[in-house]
Amino acid sequence: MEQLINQIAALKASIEAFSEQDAEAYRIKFLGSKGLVKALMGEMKNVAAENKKDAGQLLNEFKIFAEAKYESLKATDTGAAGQQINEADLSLPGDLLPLGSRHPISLVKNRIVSIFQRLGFAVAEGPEVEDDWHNFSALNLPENHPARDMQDTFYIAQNPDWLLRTHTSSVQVREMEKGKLPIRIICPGRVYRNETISARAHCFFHQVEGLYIAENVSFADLKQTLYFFVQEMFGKDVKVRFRPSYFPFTEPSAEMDISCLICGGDGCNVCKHTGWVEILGCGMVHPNVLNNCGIDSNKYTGFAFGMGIERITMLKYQIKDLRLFSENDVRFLRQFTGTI
Ligand code: 2NL
Repeated sequence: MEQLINQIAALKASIEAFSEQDAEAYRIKFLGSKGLVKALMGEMKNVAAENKKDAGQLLNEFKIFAEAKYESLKATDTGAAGQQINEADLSLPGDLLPLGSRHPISLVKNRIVSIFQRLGFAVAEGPEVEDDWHNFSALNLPENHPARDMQDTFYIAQNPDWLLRTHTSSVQVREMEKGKLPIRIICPGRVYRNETISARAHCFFHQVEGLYIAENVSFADLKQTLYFFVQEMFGKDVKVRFRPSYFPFTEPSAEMDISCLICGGDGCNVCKHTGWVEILGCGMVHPNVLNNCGIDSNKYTGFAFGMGIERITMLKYQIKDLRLFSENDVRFLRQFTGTI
């Protein structure tokens, strides 16, 4: 113990005598893994058992003393490590990072969703890998319908009953099967079709479908809902028109056009000189679809609609090539910085 006290005193004197202003040299000599303070700590093992507690306390206090000298050297050191700390101007602002931006598909999807939420629609989501029932059969798509063809649909190799959903109607089927009425939902999501990629087609794209089922839902409700949507999305001056159409899952069915945003109806390339552009398909839910999903078609009626988000986005931002949406070229994406 006495020997240890002498060693501490000697080292303390040597620390006090250290007169260089080099904090790093001090650290290496005294505090480093091969330093003198560390070596002194190793002396603990030579101390008799009854003195270990006192020796430990002495060594600890000494270590704090040795480290305090290092801190004060760092603060006044004019070389190497010390210099960086002293000369950094801590009042300077940080470097600005460039702002990212949301993808235009997300921006438009969020706008569509929020417009329908204000009308009381809730968002529903479901799996992208579906079975034949939820994607086709429940929706009144006959066994021999061309949409079921391998040419148009991606089937999962391991199981011919599984496929990548071709529309988000499959999510609506799942909601109807839950049996909780009324239903008022929109289903945004990615869908897949076996298409050759070009400026106008892609093997995946994004959809928002809507479904409202209750007692006494009419075609007038459908028209008013979609008219509200168009006015909120494209502005109050935009006109709409409905054309009769055909879908296996709705009867009657219609397609909705809006007056061309580019030429205001005068005729241009975008509207192919008709003054109108198609933006969605819709109709009254076919009674077979309601019955397939366990809903009494004598008691309930409903409307449904579906639109492609890419199409709406291309119209809104005058984008001419679908491939831009999936190439992630920053020169394209940066144009949406600051857009909400
Ligand atoms: C289009 C047309 C449409 C629907 C989707 C639907 C869903 C259920 C029942 C009945 Cl669960 N219909 N969806 C109805 C009409 C048209 O989409 O051109 N989409 C891009």
